[in-house]
Amino acid sequence: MTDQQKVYPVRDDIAANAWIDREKYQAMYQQSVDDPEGFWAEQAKRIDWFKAPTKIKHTTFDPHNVDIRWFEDGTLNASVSCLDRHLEKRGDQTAIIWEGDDPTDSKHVSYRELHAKTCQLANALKELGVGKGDVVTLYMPMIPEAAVAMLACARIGAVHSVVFGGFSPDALAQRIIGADSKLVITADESVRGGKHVPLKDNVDAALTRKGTEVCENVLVVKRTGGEIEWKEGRDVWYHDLVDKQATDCPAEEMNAEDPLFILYTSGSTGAPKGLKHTTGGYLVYASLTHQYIFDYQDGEVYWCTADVGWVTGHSYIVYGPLANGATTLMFEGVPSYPSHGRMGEVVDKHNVAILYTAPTAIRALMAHGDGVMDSSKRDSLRLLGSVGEPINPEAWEWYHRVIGNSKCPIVDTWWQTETGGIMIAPLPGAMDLKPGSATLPFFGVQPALLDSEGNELQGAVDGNLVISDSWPGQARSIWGDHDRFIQTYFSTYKGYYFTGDGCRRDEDGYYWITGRVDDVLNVSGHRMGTAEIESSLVAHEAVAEAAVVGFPHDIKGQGIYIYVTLGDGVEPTDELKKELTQWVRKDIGPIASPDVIQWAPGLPKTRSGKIMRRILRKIAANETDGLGDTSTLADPSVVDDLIENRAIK
Ligand code: 6R9
Repeated sequence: MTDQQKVYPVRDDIAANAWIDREKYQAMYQQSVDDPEGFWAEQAKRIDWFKAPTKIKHTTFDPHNVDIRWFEDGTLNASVSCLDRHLEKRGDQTAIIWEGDDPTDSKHVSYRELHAKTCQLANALKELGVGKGDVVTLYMPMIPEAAVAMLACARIGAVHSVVFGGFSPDALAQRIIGADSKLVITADESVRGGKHVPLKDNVDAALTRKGTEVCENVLVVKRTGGEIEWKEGRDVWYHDLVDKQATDCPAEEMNAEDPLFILYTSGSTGAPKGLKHTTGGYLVYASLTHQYIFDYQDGEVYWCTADVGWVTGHSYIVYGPLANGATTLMFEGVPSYPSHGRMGEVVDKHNVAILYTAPTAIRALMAHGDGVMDSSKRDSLRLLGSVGEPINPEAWEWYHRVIGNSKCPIVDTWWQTETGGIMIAPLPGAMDLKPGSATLPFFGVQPALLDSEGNELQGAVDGNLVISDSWPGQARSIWGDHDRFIQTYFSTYKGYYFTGDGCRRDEDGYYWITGRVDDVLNVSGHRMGTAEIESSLVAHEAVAEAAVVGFPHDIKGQGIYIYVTLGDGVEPTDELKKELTQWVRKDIGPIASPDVIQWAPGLPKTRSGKIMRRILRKIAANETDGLGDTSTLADPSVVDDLIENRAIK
């Protein structure tokens, strides 16, 4: 409790220059909730429109009829706001600094070059028959072409669906099929930590799966020149097709509510959901939050270490920064290569002012001691950011003291794939910081805490975090399944958007996210549905039943703990544990790698057959003294066996 009460007041040097100070925050926040129409009409002017919107907000969370529209009569093209409009003033300014996996490899791409490359790819996409409304899947390394591909899709009105390069061929196939995607853009290989990952091979494997026939072409960036298979008629080299195209391409006039992208994310049940984000509201929201929360000042180098495969990469490597004319750094590698000092070295090399990373990365560095940052000075840093999971106060303090040399505010930003942009976070010139708290809501965001019956709780209290009214960055639907969208987010608490997170509000009104309250794990900041891992396991012939829970992990935040009941006559061997581990890695991807597998002769179930995960979570966390009520179990003796044979002693 004591460290939670520590307060870091707004720094004078930051407040002196910040976009938003305390008074301004109060006034703007008040207006944003009292008069959302007026507030957002004004904010919409920050991006370029073909036709400016006159209808601002048309939203309802009524579960019978969830309907979310912002700026619905406006027309625009996202790539124009991110590129064309900067050409006159900052055509020669660097838009993207690319830092390769190899520390001797980097390059600068100016706004003019980025515009030209985007137009070339846009023309190439047209030549491949891709047009407005078609879905293009990107399965790419962290190279400038990934941003170019997103913007090129936007330019012609195609919808991009970025799939994280660490996902398996099956996971990729599932997403190609789900989005009915006719083109995949990939690279021969990606490079991370000195190792090559066979992206093109994975695409080849994915496209052998039934249902992927919708995909007609694969456009391949040559990143390493590594050996790959080639399918004539289907595969096209990026450089062959793109380099010869004209460097201008008219931008398609899109409605504000036309889809900009789909992004898949895990939920508590079933297959991953493809969240649908639209154009106008998303861009206004990504750009506004980027400017104010990171207090971005013209000319600064800004570095978000996320992968473009996650929403953080969409909003805060590509769309937000580029809409704001920022210089955004894109890093191909990993923080631990060639040594653990790499992050600081990249900061020094490129004069990074703002660094936005994840608690898991901070904890991994912290484990090596303060000396891990000795190879860099990091004097250029002015502001730090955190995202992906709750940051424990200890990691917050270390981030502040060691990485930030005790002089940079930390903006702990709470948000989700579904929210499109940051929802709860400090504005560095306006809010005192408390390590571990995401502090206060951004403009237009109205959080509330509910008890399990759906009553709104007041004051300092713990509850389920919901949002009471729409904001422009909100996802509009689940691709192809609006009912599931309503079911997942709007049916638990009528009239509210349910986040799936638990949260505490303190006496100052500060929000402290406590983690998921549903069956979603957060492993190193990556969302994993327990249901997805379980269904992968039960597809293995040796497995009769499986239950997956999270457990506290020093670096990952949460680790994956698996209870497996084997089929009759199957021997529980260490070999089989290895095989199941490989199975899940292959099926979903390395991020779903089990940390612990425990053989479970039986699983604790209610009499109606529901697995009691609450008990399994306690056993995994070694909190077996407080198991709570086990009287509703069909067979309480299975619990004793599980405790006795706990896999981590
Ligand atoms: C942006 C992103 C969303 C879930 C979210 C929550 C957790 C993210 C957080 C945080 C506490 C923060 N989360 N940021 N928890 N403090 N600053 O991560 O999106 O991948 O969809 O994950 O991540 O549990 O519900 P996504």
